[in-house]
Amino acid sequence: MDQSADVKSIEKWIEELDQFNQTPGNGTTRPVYSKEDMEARGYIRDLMLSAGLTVNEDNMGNLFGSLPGTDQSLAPVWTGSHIDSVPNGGKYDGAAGVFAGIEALRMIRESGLPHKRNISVNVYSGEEMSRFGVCCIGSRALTGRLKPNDLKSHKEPAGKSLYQVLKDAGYRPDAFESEFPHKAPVYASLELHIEQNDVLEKAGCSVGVVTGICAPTNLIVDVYGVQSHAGGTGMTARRDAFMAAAEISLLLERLALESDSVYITGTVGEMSLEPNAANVIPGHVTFSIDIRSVALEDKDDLLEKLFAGMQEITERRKVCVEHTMMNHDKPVICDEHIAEIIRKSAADLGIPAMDIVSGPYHDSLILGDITKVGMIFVPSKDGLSHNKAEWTDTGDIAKGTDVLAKALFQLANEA
Ligand code: HGY
Ligand code: MN
Ligand code: MN
Repeated sequence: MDQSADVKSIEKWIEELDQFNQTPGNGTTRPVYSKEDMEARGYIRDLMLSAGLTVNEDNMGNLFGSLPGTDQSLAPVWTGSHIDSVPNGGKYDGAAGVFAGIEALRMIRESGLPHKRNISVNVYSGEEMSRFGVCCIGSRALTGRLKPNDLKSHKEPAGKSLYQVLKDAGYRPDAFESEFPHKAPVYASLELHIEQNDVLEKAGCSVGVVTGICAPTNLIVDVYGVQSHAGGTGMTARRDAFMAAAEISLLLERLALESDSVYITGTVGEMSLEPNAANVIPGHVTFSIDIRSVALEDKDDLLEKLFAGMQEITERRKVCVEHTMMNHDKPVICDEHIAEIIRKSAADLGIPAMDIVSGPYHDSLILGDITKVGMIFVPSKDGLSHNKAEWTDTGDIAKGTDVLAKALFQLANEA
């Protein structure tokens, strides 16, 4: 197959997708199932149809753009990514993998070369955790990690449940149990994504061969102290919920820094104080904890030390602490056979590539429950992502797409 990816098309699609955005001029904000997300799905659906794919959508809004193979008895090969975003994020996160998949299937179709297995480019709903506090809801539904009662227990900050949001978006959440998890076998999944770190850029590589995907552990922590007067309450008499939360946050940072894990991170990204007034000592603080590692035992070790530290801090400060574990996902090691196909495809195309671990999670982490997975990374400028300055050279996306097309074609021809 000697087609090359069309850089101009990829560039155009990324700009056009960014029109469906709640914060134009201030990064990309496209929460899952929002008006902008639903309009963006319509745009992607049309693009898939014009690329000659048959398009299906399931009851979580996962989109499947399929290129039929010659042997319908064989399990398909999947590619694709997500189009929802974090608040004020970048326009390449997720989108790069969706468009690379659409372009790779166009290249394979136009090559006229036969391939045994169907190849499907998918858009998985809700990869970001921003709206419901839990990530990858579309791929979790496909693999069975999302349970029917999660639809009503997962809620957005305003209180609306995932169930109600799905209903309002025109889906049928009552049919969830009959449709999920995905029952048909999947032969392999191969996702292209921006690196969201600066390893490839520093190494001068256009392609990363992902060998492992870190998994998130997400908690919501509530600290209860005593709301009181900022001027009248002496420093030793306070039961300050925020200062306890701050000390827990710094403990999280220290434990992640001191860990000897190959890759581990600890982040507090959300925090709300009550009553949130300058002259009132906060009586209640709610905050998020996000921990990542490529080894589950390293996360367990950090959690054990964190919970012990939380106990000591809250006793000393005479406050109470509660935590809700939202998810404690296991990392995934990518399939070595797929990784080898990616390495060889890049080498055959003369594209510099290197092995790399993914700090961020991706839908591929979850899809690892039902099939063997591989990922292809393309460089992020200055390693920036989840930031409006996120940028990836579309020339690199095109090179990654050439590697993706070659690898998908080879997988689709395996018996
Ligand atoms: O948070 C992440 O790892 C990314 O947005 N999926
Ligand atoms: Mn992201
Ligand atoms: Mn992403």
